[in-house]
Amino acid sequence: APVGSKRKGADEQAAPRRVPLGIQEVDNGAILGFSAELSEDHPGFHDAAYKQRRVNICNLARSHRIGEPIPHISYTAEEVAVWGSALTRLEHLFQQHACKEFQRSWPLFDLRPDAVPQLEDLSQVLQGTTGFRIRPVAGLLHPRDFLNGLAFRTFHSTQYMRHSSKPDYTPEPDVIHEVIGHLPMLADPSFASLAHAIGVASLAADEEQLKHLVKLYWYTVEFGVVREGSDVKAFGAGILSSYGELQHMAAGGAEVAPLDVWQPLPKISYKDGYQKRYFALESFEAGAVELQAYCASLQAGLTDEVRRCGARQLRASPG
Ligand code: HBI
Ligand code: FE
Repeated sequence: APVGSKRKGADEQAAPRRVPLGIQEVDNGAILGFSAELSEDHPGFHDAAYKQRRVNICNLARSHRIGEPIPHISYTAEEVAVWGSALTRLEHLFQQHACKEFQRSWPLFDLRPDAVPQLEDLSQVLQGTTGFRIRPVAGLLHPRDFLNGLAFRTFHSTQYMRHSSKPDYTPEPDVIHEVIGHLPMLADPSFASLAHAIGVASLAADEEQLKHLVKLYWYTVEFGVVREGSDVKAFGAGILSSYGELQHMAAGGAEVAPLDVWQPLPKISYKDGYQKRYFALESFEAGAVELQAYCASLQAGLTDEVRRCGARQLRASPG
């Protein structure tokens, strides 16, 4: 059977979960990992002023309501310096190593090193391209809620800056990762439809299916690469927002394998440094077709035969 489609016995039926019908019904309060309570291995753990700053920004995110403008943050000179140096160093690598869709969207956002951009302005740019909007969130959101948001063309984004002692590293998403890594891709129609497909599939997914969707998200949206002729270019946000990871990818430091959405994917590791293997799409159009085929197969009532047959047909005639 395709991965993630194991049937549950009558005795292990989970309690029915309410499927959100709109973005207002997607919970943005279930934060995993650090949030404002930093653990000992976080670069900001010993910095009381940094922790207070995080609490303030996270409280603004918690009280935000859909439809209201995203709160404006006055970033400090120290925060602007971290932003500016990340932007300047990364930008040099994009022309050669970022995929063409990323490069096409990049100028729309007009990112400059002397100011951290405001999420409200960036959300307006996104809404004018693919209809995606940004919703502020206090930290690493629970995977189900995060993926559910994509179904409603909503990207949950943090607004705080990583700690200045480690400008090239963050153990959690921060505004540099979200804005530089994710937003340019979300302004591309083909990529947006791929992200939307993962989101829709997550709405009714059971726990096992959700695990596979999280991996698909991880190996595409976070760490995906795409073939352009004989080159391999980055489109994953975890590559494009990290100077070290992007150089690692550019130097051919990792294996590149084709992505097969039907096969089990490696366990996700947040901590082991750079990726050892990237998964490559032939194109975003083909990737979206494959993902949609997998997503369609998650619907109850289809036999395994029908699923495989449907997958073969979709593969034979992409687009
Ligand atoms: N939460 N704020 C935020 N930003 C992300 O990029 C993010 C998230 N939660 C989960 C997540 N990404 C994914 O890696 C998957 O776990 C779905
Ligand atoms: Fe991310």
